[in-house]
Amino acid sequence: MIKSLGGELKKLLLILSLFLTLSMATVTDIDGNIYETVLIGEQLWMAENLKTTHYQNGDDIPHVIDTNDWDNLNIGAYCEYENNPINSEIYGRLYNWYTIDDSRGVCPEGFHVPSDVEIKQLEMFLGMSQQEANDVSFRGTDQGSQLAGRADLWNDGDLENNPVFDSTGFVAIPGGARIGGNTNFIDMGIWGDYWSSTTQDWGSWVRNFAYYNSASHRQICDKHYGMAIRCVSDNYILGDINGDGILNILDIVLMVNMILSNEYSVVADVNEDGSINILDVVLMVNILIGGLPQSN
Ligand SMILES: [Ca+2]
Ligand SMILES: [Ca+2]
Ligand SMILES: [Ca+2]
Repeated sequence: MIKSLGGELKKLLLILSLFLTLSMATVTDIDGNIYETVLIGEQLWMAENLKTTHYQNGDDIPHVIDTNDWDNLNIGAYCEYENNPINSEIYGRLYNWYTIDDSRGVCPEGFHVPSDVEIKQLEMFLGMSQQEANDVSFRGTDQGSQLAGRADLWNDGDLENNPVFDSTGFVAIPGGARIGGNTNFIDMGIWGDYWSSTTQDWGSWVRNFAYYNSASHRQICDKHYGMAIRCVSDNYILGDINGDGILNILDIVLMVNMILSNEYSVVADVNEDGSINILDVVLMVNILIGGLPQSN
């Protein structure tokens, strides 16, 4: 009897873990690259650097290898670190800022390049104050470590040695940048550089993560630079915890998991009372039975 109960329990756990595996949400770009996504607070982020070589409508993004050409661009373009395509497999591609400014859209459908404010929201959800978020250079405490991942790619230092390293699933990586001129490619293993869509004077606000510092770095960079892109979802559906656009049993499994681990996200707070508990599960079941998607 006990033996067979144990067997049933194993089966149940197996089914549950299968659900959890399936519920890892993904988004696919125009080239067919599949990216994992991660919900942090109420923002659904791509958990990998963008690789696309086409805009959302299928138009080519120019691939510019020559450094002199790259330096003189005023339209969108991409390249691979050190012009080596193998680097794009792990690190994604490097894009200049004009790619982000192009109305054809560089991110997958339903996603966009985050504004400076949206990145601040992410950092503040991870414990940064508004005042710190508005600051430049290294700000906050350990937000860089929380957002970074893949210790094997980073040089050894404070970023990966912080206990909260890789705790969010955002997995920022040190893909370096293309700054053009004689230096051209720089900092792989040392810095990870991410565009925002927000311009300021001659450049655009970016976030940088450095192997030797567990904080998050904010500065303005030249629009001609080539840097990584992380896209964020345009919106979310209340209750769609894995962000795949539909409400089903997978979202309920994730919701139960969040209750068990005492996590909070507005996406899972279906009855919008400020906490996630059995009431949200009951409401979700009702929504599924009634088939009424709740849009936010
Ligand atoms: Ca390392
Ligand atoms: Ca879902
Ligand atoms: Ca609730």
